[in-house]
Amino acid sequence: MKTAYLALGSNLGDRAANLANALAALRDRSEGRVNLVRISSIYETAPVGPVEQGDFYNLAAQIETDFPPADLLTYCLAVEAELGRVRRERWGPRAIDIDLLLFEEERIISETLSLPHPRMLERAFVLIPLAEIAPRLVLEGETAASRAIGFGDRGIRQIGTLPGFSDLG
Ligand code: GSY
Repeated sequence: MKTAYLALGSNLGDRAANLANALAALRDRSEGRVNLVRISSIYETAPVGPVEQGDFYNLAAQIETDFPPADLLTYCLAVEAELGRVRRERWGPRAIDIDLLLFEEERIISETLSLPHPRMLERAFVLIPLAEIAPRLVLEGETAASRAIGFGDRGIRQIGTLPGFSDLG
C-alpha cells in the first residue's frame, strides 16, 4: 500500500455530513483498496477564489491505497459524483470536493493530474489541516508545520473533530 494525502471541502448543505459521507464512501466503496489512516479536524474557512460563496468546511486525510495515482484520482472523482456534485463551475460552491494532494514522492504533470497538487502550498485551507496530521512532512524543502505557521490563522477556524473519524488508530 502507498501513502497519499487528500484535501476535502464542502460549502453546501450539511457540510460536516458531506465530509463524513465522502470519507466513508472513499473507504467503503474501494473494496479494501483505500484505508483511512489519519483525518484532521474540521476547519471552517473563508472561500478562496473569484466567486462569492459561503464558507467551507475543510479537512485533510492521510490514506493508504493500492490504486496507482491516476486511478486514485478517477476513484475520488467517482465518489464526488456519487455524492451529488457535478463539476460545473470551476470556482463555484460544491457539496463535496476531493483533491489529491500528494502520492508518495510522485511528481506528475499530465492533462488530468498534477502531483504534488499545484496550488496546495498557497492554500491555508489545505496546509493548515495537512500540518495537523503530518507536521513533519517536507514540502518543497520546508515542513508542513512551518508552512502552516506562515499563514497565521486568518480566515481559518478549527471547529472540532468529525465524529467517527478522529481516532482511526
Ligand atoms: O479547491 C477546493 C474548493 N475550494 C475551496 C475550499 O475547499 N476551501 C476554501 N476556503 N475556498 C475554496 N475555494 C475553492 S474553489
